Amino acid sequence: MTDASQNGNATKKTYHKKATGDALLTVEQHSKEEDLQIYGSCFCPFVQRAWISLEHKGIPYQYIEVDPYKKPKELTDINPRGLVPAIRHGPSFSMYESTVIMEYFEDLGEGSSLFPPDAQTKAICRLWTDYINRIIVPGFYRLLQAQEEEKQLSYSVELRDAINKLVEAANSEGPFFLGNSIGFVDVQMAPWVVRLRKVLGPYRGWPNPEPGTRWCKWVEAIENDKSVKATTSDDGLYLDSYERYAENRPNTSQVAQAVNEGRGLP
Ligand SMILES: N[C@@H](CCC(=O)N[C@@H](CS)C(=O)NCC(=O)O)C(=O)O
Repeated sequence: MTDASQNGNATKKTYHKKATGDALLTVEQHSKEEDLQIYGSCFCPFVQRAWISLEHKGIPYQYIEVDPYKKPKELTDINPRGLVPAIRHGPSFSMYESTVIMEYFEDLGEGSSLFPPDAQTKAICRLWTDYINRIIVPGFYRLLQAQEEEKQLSYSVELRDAINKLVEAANSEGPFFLGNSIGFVDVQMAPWVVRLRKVLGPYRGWPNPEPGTRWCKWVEAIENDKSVKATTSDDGLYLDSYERYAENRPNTSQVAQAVNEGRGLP
């Protein structure tokens, strides 16, 4: 996708407004009206988290593509800041914030749970979820938006170290965070795992995981998970959609602005 209006330069890429590949098939399978509706954007990793949860659980839902930068009323009626994902469930309930939405899906008790049954392991999952949101996700954007080579190098080391800390906290056999099956922490992390290869690889030379490592095992398990695949578009969609971040263009998004200003993510 190109945006001819951007700086008068017709070669600039911008974000996509329609999923491609496997994600498009999933969108098409979920186009009819349902009690539960998710407002999403095909490129958005926060949306992908909630979307993976729905696919994993097999909860019936309608996927509605919206442009969060145009802020349609159907979105701002749910979240006044106009961020995706947002959901409606039934005639009177709506919610936003990807982690809160994922917890809501857990609490519905439908399909297979992403949380472990015991309170202590669940608390551990919540702790690492918080770590992903406060440390890893901002670290990803900081590196992607950095324009000077020196900063790219130091942010790359920071992100690598932050990921290593998460890997050390994971079950040593894996392949997922808690062991054999995909869980809450994996789904929280999955959209950025996908984007490490598809976005940070081409734009910042992020290396593919070293074969035989625990990290490699985890990445492969996440990338091959059925629900992750079903919500992932073709590579070109991500390359195009993230060029704005990689060039740190003005007015890219609330996330990009928060990172540039050293604030916490919106
Ligand atoms: N903390 C939010 C972040 C959601 C978010 O930033 N979504 C982006 C798309 S990836 C968005 O809606 N951006 C619109 C904007 O920047 O105005 C969550 O976890 O749901």
